[in-house]
Amino acid sequence: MGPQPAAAYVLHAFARTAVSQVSRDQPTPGFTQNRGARHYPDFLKPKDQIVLLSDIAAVVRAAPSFQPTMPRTGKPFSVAMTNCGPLGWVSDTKGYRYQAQHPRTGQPWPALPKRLMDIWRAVAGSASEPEACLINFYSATAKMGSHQDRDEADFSAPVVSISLGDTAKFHVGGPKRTDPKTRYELCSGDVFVLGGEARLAFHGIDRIHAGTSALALEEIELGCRRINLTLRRVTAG
Ligand SMILES: O=C(O)CCC(=O)C(=O)O
Repeated sequence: MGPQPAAAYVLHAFARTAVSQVSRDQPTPGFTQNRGARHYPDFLKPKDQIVLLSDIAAVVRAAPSFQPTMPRTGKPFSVAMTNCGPLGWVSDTKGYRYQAQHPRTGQPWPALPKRLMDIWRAVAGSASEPEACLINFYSATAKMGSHQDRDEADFSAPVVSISLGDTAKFHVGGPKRTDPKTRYELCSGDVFVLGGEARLAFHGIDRIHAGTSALALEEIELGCRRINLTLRRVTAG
């Protein structure tokens, strides 16, 4: 999107969110229940989601989304992404890694907005501060295959995930790919924490329930139906 005053953006987005509808299933029992996987439904009220969106819009203006590719095959991910914070996660033929610069612009990533730091402090239960926020942009048909987040040097801090926009079906298993999975519906404003024994749990997005939210995400990223932000501690300590 082009430059837009934050206040105008927030007002416009608020008008559209008023008609937002989401559905929520009960999670099915599985391996990670009560083992460090914590779901906080409706953690962010609609007004707070909209204000957070204005922070994300500012991040995207400074650090435009890019299409990561699989290291071995060069196949593009179905999600586009960007980052904020001192470090950002990238993937291309050189592999998965964190780096301090945007892969296309060569510029440092924008700073972590205070509102994201506040969410981390409220739920992470970790003395360490996050160093990266990976921002994933999902279209109506995008998915994320089952994976572990293990490119960080420090697994003692959790990964804190924030969902905005359309509801997504999310699965969390255990440390082995074949472990039984628990499925959750992640709605706009939900926060999910993978910590403790669940820090290295396999997880992923099975599908997006397109049209379940009226948050104005396409003004930030063309065709975007869902934004997920994951706050991560990358270095040890
Ligand atoms: O989109 C989500 O809720 C999950 C994102 C995720 O698993 C990741 O970024 O590693």
